[in-house]
Amino acid sequence: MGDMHDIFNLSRDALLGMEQRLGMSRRDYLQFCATLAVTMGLPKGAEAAVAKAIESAKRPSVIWLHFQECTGCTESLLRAEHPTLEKLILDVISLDYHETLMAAAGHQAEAARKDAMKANKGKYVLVVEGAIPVKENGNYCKIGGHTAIDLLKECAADAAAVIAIGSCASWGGMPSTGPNPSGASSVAEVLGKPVVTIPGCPPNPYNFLATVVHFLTFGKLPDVDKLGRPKFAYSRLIHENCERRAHFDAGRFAMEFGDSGHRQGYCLYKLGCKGPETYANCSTIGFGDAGENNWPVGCGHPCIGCSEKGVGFTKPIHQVAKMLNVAPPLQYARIVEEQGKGASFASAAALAALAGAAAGAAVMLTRNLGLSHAAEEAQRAKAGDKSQDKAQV
Ligand code: FSX
Ligand code: SF4
Ligand code: F3S
Repeated sequence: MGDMHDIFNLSRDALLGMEQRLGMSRRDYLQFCATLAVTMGLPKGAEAAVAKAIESAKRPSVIWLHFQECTGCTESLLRAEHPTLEKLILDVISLDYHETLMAAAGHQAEAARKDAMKANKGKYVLVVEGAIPVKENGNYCKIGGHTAIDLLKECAADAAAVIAIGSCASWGGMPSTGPNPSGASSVAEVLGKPVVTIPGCPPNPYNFLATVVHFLTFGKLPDVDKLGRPKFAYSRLIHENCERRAHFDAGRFAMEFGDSGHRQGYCLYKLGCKGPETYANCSTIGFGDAGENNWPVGCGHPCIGCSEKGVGFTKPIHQVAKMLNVAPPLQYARIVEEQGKGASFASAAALAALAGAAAGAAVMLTRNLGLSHAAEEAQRAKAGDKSQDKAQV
């Protein structure tokens, strides 16, 4: 990996070419590459490698399938602006089949898919948006006379990589909500093998773009966790980096939508925020591309855990979250994940020493939450406020 100076070694012609191709200034382009490198958790200076890959790598052919979903994943990619994310996405990949975006219809569209698969056999990236209904032999979702099950298996057979975009494709998402009448299932379940998943309803477009750019830069998909989620985006709880976290730690909660705590930006835990049990980077990179605070909690709505299986579309929105990590983290997140290294003896000893203190802190924090809730309740009763708060700690 080069250092910061590598950025100046990119040829002027190449940068000029990118300016023209993308219609964005050189400065914006390099800034954008730096944002992507940071999103991927790459070290300082990696933006040069990212910029080089985008500028020179052959655009991979992408076949994008739509099944049971709302097309919000595609919409979130297209609605991103400044710099035009959608333009960059469409520039770094060759989107050869996408039912929402292609002009062709009917037999022409079918032919486009077959042609792209044949011309790029073994090399194309298959992106799947939406769940696959498996009940009644898959008859709940058919395209061009073929079930989603058959289309997925046919297209996956010769793909170099399969990416499940959105919660529907990653784990069933909204269509799989109980009692799941159509048997909505994930891509991995239908294919019977793990795939890269980018959950979220919709997912953050940067996470998709960063995954594709990782593929271009390093010739392989990023490291993933046991659910197939890129570690750069899903290894931390939303709660760990939330802008309202100081209020949580201090026991300041919004108790009702529109109350004074809500208006002052207090923590949304008691309104059912699922940030404490949802792994995603929404709180660190924001959502879409429309500026600061542009993510659910930033806008004043509790996180519903849309990216987390067993939380989003499963738990009631007002139900308080399970605390997976009550105590503040023992150490702050590394900027770069270390590969293949276990904890050193010294760090293990330090952690062991801290563990006792942390357990005590966790108990105190849990008690404080309870106390603060009880105190607030008492205050309300005194004030004659009979409104019911369903959230319980
Ligand atoms: Fe919609 Fe995508 Fe949600 Fe699903 O996103 S935004 S229902 S995850 O597959 O279109
Ligand atoms: Fe943020 Fe929700 Fe955690 Fe409160 S509970 S700090 S709003 S993630
Ligand atoms: Fe979804 Fe929660 Fe992020 S609702 S978009 S996982 S903040």
